[in-house]
Amino acid sequence: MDSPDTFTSHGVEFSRDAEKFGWLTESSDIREDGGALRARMAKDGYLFIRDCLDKDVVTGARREILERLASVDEIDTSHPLMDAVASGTSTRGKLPDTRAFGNDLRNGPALTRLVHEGNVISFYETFLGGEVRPFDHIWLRNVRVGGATGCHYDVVYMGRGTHNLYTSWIPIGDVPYCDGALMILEDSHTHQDLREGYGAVDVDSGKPNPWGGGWFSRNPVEVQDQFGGRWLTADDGGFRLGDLLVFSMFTMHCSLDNVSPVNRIRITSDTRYQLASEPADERWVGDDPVGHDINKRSA
Ligand SMILES: O=C(O)CCC(=O)C(=O)O
Repeated sequence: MDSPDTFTSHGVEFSRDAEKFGWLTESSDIREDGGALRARMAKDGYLFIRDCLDKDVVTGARREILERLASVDEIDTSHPLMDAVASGTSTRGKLPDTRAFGNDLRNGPALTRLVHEGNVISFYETFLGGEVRPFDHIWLRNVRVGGATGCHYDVVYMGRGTHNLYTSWIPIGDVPYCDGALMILEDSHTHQDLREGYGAVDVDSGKPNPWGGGWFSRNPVEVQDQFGGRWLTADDGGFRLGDLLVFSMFTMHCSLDNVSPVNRIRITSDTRYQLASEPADERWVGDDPVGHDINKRSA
């Protein structure tokens, strides 16, 4: 897989020194052992399982998403569809209802099957030890060249229910480093001051906070200087179709810049899962989850 010379997020270069950078620990060997998975999550704040998901199902979701993006001319069809090369143009704005298009894209049957059924659910049943409830809202990222995600905890976006809640970051196709792979800050879930300060923010509370939209920082090096730990990502070229990365609400993460030399769109999902018996954040469940529009819709 392509590997850039430098790893950056929002243009800030990560140190690749051994004490600052490393690889995610794989948990593939303990994937059938719920107790071991819970112990590893408590220790590391994440679980990385290669080849966990059904590759045909992931491929089906990728095809569905790309066909839909191609229908609004966002894919360069001089390349194979599944290469996800961006056209640099779009006719989405000419649709009568662009919001409905976005909703349909996130809720297609193949993507829904990937994130709401099958291997991901059985994984969570083992990990959480009971009946699992995925959030009904499905998060889909189509990240173009130049895009990146800043450093944050997920709890600031979805902390109104149980905190025994986990994000599944799913590469819907291979995600080499240059396409904007995910990075996790080692031991970031263990910093009590960070959990109790930034981690207590609710971005929809209406109360001002120093982090505004929810990202803690766009600068991963400053975050590392403040809290220590290595920035970790998948070894051996990056994430591959079939992999599953699970992390806690208090695990600091960000993404590399998408610097794909072939202008590939990074397609991933980061949907959330919890025990069905525990309270769920009202914003993300139901037939038509209100999400961050909660204040608008209830006004
Ligand atoms: O994939 C990304 O760029 C962001 C994902 C993310 O922030 C998350 O999984 O919480």
